[in-house]
Amino acid sequence: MNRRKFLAVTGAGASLAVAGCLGAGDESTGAFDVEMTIDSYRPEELTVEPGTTVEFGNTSSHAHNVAAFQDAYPDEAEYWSSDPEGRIGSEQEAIDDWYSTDQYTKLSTRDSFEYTFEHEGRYDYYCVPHIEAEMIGAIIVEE
Ligand SMILES: [Cu+2]
Repeated sequence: MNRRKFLAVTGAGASLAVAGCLGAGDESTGAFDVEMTIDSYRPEELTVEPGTTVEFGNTSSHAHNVAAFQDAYPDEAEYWSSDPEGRIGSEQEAIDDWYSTDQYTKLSTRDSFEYTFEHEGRYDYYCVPHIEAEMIGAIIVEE
């Protein structure tokens, strides 16, 4: 993965993330594998075996999305996002999508999407409108 870029993008807002973790009403309900709270993914890191389908669900009142950091996934894997039809092919397209009228990646309250992680490695992702609040997560795929 492109570690330097990942750190550059996420370096800003670390103190905000700590505060957010302690917020009331931020508990996982267990309805999805990864839940989107008002400003975070729960759990922030999830480890699964290759071939596992992970369901992401928005249990908050805010709209979110899931966008992979560019190249922050195994070489064998492709760009992925919360567009269920896979029309988003890069991080820039995911950003452009959010600020367009399409919003293919948008997950409103109670929306969910599934993605199957086939290849071993680490997949870092974030929420385009909430990157400033450090709404980031990672799926770790290993045997
Ligand atoms: Cu968000």
